[in-house]
Amino acid sequence: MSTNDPLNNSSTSSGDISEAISTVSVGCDRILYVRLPCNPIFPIGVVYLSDHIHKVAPHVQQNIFDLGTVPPLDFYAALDRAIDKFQPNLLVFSWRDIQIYAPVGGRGGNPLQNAFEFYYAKNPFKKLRGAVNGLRLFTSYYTELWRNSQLIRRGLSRARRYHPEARAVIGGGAVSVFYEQLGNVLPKGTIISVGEGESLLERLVQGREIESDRCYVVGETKPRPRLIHEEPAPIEKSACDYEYIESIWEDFNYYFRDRDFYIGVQTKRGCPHNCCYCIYTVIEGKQVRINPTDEVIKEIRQLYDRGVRNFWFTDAQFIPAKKFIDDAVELLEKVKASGMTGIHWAAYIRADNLTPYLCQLMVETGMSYFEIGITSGSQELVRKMRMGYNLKSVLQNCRDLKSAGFNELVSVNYSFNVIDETFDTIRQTIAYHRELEAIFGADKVEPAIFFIGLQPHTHLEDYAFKNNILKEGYNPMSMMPWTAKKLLWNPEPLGSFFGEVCLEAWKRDDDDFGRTVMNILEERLGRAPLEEALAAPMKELVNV
Ligand code: B12
Ligand code: SF4
Repeated sequence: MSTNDPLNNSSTSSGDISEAISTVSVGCDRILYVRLPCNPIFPIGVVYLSDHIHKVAPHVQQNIFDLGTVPPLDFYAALDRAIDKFQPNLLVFSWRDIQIYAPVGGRGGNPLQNAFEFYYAKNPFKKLRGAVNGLRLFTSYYTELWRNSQLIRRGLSRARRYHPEARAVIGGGAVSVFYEQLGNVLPKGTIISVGEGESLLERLVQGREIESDRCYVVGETKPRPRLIHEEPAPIEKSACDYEYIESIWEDFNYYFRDRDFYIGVQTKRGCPHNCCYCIYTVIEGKQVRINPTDEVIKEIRQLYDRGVRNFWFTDAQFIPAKKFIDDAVELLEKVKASGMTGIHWAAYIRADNLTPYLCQLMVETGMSYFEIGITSGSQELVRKMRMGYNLKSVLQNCRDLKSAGFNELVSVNYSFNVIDETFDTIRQTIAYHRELEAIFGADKVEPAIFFIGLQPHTHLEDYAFKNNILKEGYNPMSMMPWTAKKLLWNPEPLGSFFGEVCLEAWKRDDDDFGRTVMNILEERLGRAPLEEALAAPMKELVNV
């Protein structure tokens, strides 16, 4: 870890606002949920948490306040107003995302392009442009982190005007990924939660001990080793009560006014797979827990009756494995039978777990977007990345989907250069991609070129340690150029080659980046026969 890293600044670590309370002796009965600033994505996490608490402790007063709907200049004042009005004794902060490496325009422009221009451009002007834009991104990243920690501090001290014993608890996707590092930037006494928050909040409102939950308290306890690998509490989810949610959330209509939003509905939690770069399977656990389909339908119905037509099934995987195909069929049959028409839905779907009947149901119930997350078109690499995909079945299932009448856009995620990529495996990926184009039509298949972005607690992180790419104790939240370059995960010997190809693609046509990258790769390297892409030699698996 670098000593120059703003996140490693211990002066921010113990800025306790006032005496922290180490044990929870009295239950909290006034909860304000504060969704920290975020692009406007429906805050399904706090909606589910407040619904759960209402069901197990109906006497608790709750309120939702979403900074995702507030203009940045008003963040602090709006938070003050929300606290003065509600006077909570428990502040539940939900932090959705931190990492913004993306192939598309992120909050600070196109971070991938900036980084590649800075790291790989030969033209000094381009390199300078990359550096300047990268600096802007760097500044906005650290400013966001600092601002969120200030919002938490300020919120807590304001709430303590009304309730000196008030506490702050923080959770959400970003916190689950970076729970160890966030302890350095949050006030002493803040409870940091990993994964699902239902059981922790239940304990807090009941005044029970929290040590056994997936959490720790800043300045008082340390995160247990392998905390993130602990299984979540087995909670059976029932339909969210949107009448109640409407009554505790003043801006409830914000996401319904504009009909473009995809509103989150969860149908299951957990993923049994082991893909080497993925942390979902540790955040949500490997045990798949299906929400009863009647309850899911009841939830969708309430949203439908409020005018919602676009739904995102927020599961880590909508069909995590073959044995869950029946559950997906049952749910979609019920959607079809419900008479709700004009629905569009999307989800992360493993394209190897489909049947012709399921494909038909998907089309009939309005699946409007399909993302194939194969990462590589080379079966050998897919196996090495521990993804458990059979690329041949993916092709067959795509043919079934097309025959069932699917005619929407298909996004195919490729992350080059993860493990053991060679020119041969790139040629195989091109062959595979061209076959997908032959099935759906070239204009319908959009290659999304990602670089994987290393995340903590993954097999890929272990691989980086074992191969001396990263050292134990590195800071996964660091945006310092030397660390960010490693976390962006485009290692040599092929790193510079991909850098150069991507730069050329942005130059040629940055509006069609993915397709241009594929074309340049094919021009330079050619294409393997499809059979070669689908056949994986049974070599020893890479030691990840
Ligand atoms: C579905 C999903 C999406 C969908 C969302 C669709 C929608 N309309 O809702 C889409 C595809 C749009 C998406 C996009 C992105 N996503 Co996303 N997404 C997810 C995913 C798979 C599930 C999130 C979800 O809704 N879960 C269901 C709800 C109920 O859970 P939840 O909100 O997490 O809340 C639970 C817990 O977190 C917890 N909790 C939440 N708040 C609090 C607060 C307290 C105090 C407590 C105790 C607990 C708690 O309890 C809740 C209930 O159990 C997660 C990975 C995962 N498996 O969690 C990534 C994840 C949230 N996404 C992530 C990211 C980075 C993004 C992007 C920024 C990617 C990018 N670079 O472009 C974009 C954002 C786009 C934008 N416009 O800004 C990261 C965030 C962490 C990080 N690395 O910074 C995650 C964790 C994936 C990862 N490992 O990297 N995403
Ligand atoms: S199948 Fe998807 S969610 Fe599951 S481990 Fe692999 S990448 Fe992660």
